[in-house]
Amino acid sequence: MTSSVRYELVDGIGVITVDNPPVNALSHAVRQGIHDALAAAQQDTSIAVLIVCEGRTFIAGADITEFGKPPKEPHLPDLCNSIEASSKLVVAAVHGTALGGGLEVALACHYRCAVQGARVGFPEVKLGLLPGAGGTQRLPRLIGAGAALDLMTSGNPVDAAQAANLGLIDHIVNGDLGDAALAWCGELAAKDVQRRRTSELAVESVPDGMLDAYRATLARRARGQIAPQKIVDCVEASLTLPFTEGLRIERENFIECLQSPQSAALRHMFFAEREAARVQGLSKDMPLRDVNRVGVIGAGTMGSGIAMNFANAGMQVALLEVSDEALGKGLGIIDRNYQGGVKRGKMSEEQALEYRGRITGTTDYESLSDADLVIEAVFENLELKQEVFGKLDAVCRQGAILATNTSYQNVDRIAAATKRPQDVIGLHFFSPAHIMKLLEVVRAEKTADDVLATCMALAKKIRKTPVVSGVCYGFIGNRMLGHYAREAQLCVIEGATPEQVDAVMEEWGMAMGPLAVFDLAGLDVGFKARQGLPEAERGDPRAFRVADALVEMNRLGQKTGAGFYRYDPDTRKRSSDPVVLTLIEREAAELGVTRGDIDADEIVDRLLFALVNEGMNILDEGIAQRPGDIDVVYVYGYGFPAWRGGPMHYADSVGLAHVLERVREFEQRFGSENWTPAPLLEKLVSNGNTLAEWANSGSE
Ligand code: 3H9
Repeated sequence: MTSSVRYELVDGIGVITVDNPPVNALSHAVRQGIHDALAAAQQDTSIAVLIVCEGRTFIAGADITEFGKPPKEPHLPDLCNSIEASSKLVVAAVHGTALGGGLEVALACHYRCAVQGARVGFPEVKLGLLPGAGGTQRLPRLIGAGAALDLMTSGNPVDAAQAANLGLIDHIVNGDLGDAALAWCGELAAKDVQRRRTSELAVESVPDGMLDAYRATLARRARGQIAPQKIVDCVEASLTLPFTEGLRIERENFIECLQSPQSAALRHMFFAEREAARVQGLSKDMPLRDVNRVGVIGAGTMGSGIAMNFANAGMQVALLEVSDEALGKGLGIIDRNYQGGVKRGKMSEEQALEYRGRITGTTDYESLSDADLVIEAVFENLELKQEVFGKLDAVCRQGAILATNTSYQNVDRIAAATKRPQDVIGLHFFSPAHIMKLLEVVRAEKTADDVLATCMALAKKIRKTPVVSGVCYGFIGNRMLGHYAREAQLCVIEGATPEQVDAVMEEWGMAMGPLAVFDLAGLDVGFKARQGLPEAERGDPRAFRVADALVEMNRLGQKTGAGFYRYDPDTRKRSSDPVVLTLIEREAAELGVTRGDIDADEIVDRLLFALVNEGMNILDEGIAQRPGDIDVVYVYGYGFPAWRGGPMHYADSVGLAHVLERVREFEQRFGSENWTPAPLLEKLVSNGNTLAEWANSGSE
């Protein structure tokens, strides 16, 4: 039919096989191939039609790379309608993942079977889209409006068993899908079952007010996002309008979403995440080191969380502490985390026991002698870390990977404490380490290529999203954060309140405002980090006046019940504290600052363009491989809204010339110490390039 679709008669059944690696996306050739095969099946002697896929999965959706290009016929909605209208029985046989447009194809078939373990879902919302080939109209007809809304607005897939319970899948197959599906299709055809057309089903009505309540929940849960609300509009249409009218509403909404900046940002993130896993200059076939046994040094919150990642992925973990008491505390944290996971339904009791069983405690470095990877997660102090690496050098087997989880320290200097700097790397986890997806993989000057490649592959195994960073103070994320944090605190000194700064940034889309984040992380953390730096490197001293004063008052943030805010001991709910405002006014007066109003636009621009400007320097210095890597760091590690596409994509979307204009304005107003335009920003603006163009052209 086409290079991506075969059609053949097998035992009287017309089998349409999609073969478009890696995920059988519905490219033009696939749509054309299915269209042609279906037309052929209407004319030949086949008694029914079966749609199956080669390779690791059923159709995983529309081809995302085609979005934004001129659309080519046959369009997917029309193809789905023709499948449904087929005079011959059409059956879908699902394995792997039937996602988005792939599930829409399956829903247009008259019957669906799936192999045990297959998963189906509508992830469009994660791309700022909605199912646009009849999914929003067929799904409520099949499983009811409520369940359809849950599936489409969460974007999360369900497994075959759940899908069968919902009524999405008619038959579950054990063993080989091809043969079993063919046999089942033959049985259905022999019984001459009805051509069950989903579009002809009625949607069960929903209680009054249900849709409005759903919209209100989404307004909180998916704050600022368009697509989830539009999904509700489409489901409403399925309840109130004939099928074809519903399809028209769906089409209009789909196009609007497709053309929205939110979808552009989310699609950028989809590819940026996958691109970030690739290391420039490393061959794909690089032999990797085996990692089965892992050592973790330091059983604090970080070390304990790190240990869990590896245990959950099937590796044996030895967790080392200096004393039995400290070890007991760490293992206690781990037990509580696992119990929490069971309570939240993330894992079963048995799984938790199995994972926990892979972690053993030790106080003896000799126990790490057979480890393939050791991760140090001790206190942020260079001398201490160097001492640990010296010990590791003495006990670890040759070829073991020695990693540091430092957030700030120089990995080259840590590596220099060993006689094997080629085996040393930074693996910077984010707190809570068993939950946060980001992993900064810090490539030190002498890190061997296979050590880096092994760690990138390992990140995927432990379900993290890795981003490579070069060595600098704070790496990609924390180095940029320093600039964002400075502006947040300067805004407070100059006239804003913590509440205002946080509300503005949360309204803009950040998961949490900056001052609330400092309280969560602990104000003493930044305080100690600053004390460890020479005075000249601590940054603008005015910025940290309030935070430092709070630390002196033992208001360390959430853990002491007070910081920039006061926290309810039971609910942890934050509330304003007049003491803080008095403190801010006192500090401002001492600095000779006359406080005045700062509007929301200025707060947003100062905080975000401080991030962007430093991101440009990080790119220029080669600390980050590409702009998309920085975006991945911010979305997965710092609560940056994915629908804004990360700071660097955001800069492109508002226009680099605008960013530069604002940076220059801030330089004029606040001085060049904090606001020197990054040379790369100036260069791109003078060449009229976007960052995306610069990255695609090889960053010249
Ligand atoms: C949609 O369907 C809209 C319709 O409702 C309406 C239309 C009118 N297109 O993730 P992986 C590439 S919207 C193009 O590493 P895994 C991916 O970039 C779509 N390319 O593998 C990567 O390329 P590379 C709704 C795609 O095994 C390679 O395949 N569907 C697509 O970890 C391997 O991907 C989705 O949103 C695509 N649709 O995970 C599903 N999908 O090797 C999106 C993947 O060059 N996809 N690629 O980096 C996924 O969630 C995962 O890829 C999947 C496999 C779970 C399928």
